Amino acid sequence: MQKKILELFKIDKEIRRIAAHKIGHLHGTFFCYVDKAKEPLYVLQKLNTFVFKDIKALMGNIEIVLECMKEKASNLYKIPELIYTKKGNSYIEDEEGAYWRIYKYVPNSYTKIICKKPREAFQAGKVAGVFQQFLDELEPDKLIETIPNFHNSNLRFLALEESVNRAEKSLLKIAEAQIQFANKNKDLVSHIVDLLNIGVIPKRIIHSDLKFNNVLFDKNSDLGVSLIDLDTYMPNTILYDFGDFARSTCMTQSEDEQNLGAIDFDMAFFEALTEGYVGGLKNSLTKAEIENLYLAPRIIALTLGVRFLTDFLEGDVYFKIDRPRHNLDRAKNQFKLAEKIEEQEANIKNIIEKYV
Ligand code: GN1
Ligand code: MG
Repeated sequence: MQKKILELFKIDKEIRRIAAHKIGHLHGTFFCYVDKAKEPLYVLQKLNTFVFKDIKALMGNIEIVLECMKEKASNLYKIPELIYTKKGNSYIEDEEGAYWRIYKYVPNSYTKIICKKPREAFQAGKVAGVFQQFLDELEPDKLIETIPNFHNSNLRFLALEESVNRAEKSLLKIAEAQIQFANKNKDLVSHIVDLLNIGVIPKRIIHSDLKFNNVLFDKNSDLGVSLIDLDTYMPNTILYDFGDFARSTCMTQSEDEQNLGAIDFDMAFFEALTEGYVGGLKNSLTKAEIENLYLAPRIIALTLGVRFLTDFLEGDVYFKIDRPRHNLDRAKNQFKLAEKIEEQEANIKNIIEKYV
């Protein structure tokens, strides 16, 4: 099947090997190799239409963002490149109604699942800040909100309530402690939504899935050179990007770690990330954004935990799982992280102040 799809795109080399790549919770991803090549040449993706209902809008957004990045980027950075179809489109719909697209694999690059050194956090922060600046002049309404209310924590909590109301008793019992934890923290999460609604903080075009493992590093220099996973570029507040970036970079374990005792929020990583990201962006951030940045890591960890918990109660319809209770374990993991972030709140504020 994948070979047939490849033929529809402008690809001049013969692809000898296609290997499924287990990354991300949503799309099907396949690395495409030319014979004996150590690195893949292309990344073929079958898009998740349960999550992304409007593929045309999604791909349109990506094309606008890439165009904008290409205009601004120097050759220190590697802007992802889409491969177009022979008919000149950025994606195709196959006979079964599935959607596919291809990126060129960024040569000589690598991702890391978790951050191990402050240096890596700094590099990740720096490149993400630079990429954010590439989009500084892009009007927020130029992009379509492909997943409406994506980061709206209030609605995420409401969705959890609805799932709790219709879930089977046995599931509710298993997830009792996590449901209680979510309810206990419910009031905190509306802060950012409120600031946006009353116009105190502005909307910008943000990545909306700015996780540490979406940063590309260069194999020779170990510098951060690119960002991937561009599907959720949408208008929203930059606080969410900072929050997602911090919660994913500073966690010393993966999102799948089940040993909750091992989960921590590393303040040396936080400082390095803040220096790279906030330090680079400080001149374009508003006073209100700066003052409220500290709220975001905890709110994002809580909200993501709520999303995992909801999906567990719904029968795992959104996030791919490898085992039963996987999404419940992910919720526990993020809730533990939220507690760790809360313990560090004063330090988090001090560090942000140091770099703005
Ligand atoms: C999903 O599959 P991936 O890693 O690109 C999700 C993010 C979550 C993340 C948790 C569109 O992203 O919001 O933070 O899982 N993306 C979408 O790992 O829902
Ligand atoms: Mg993603």
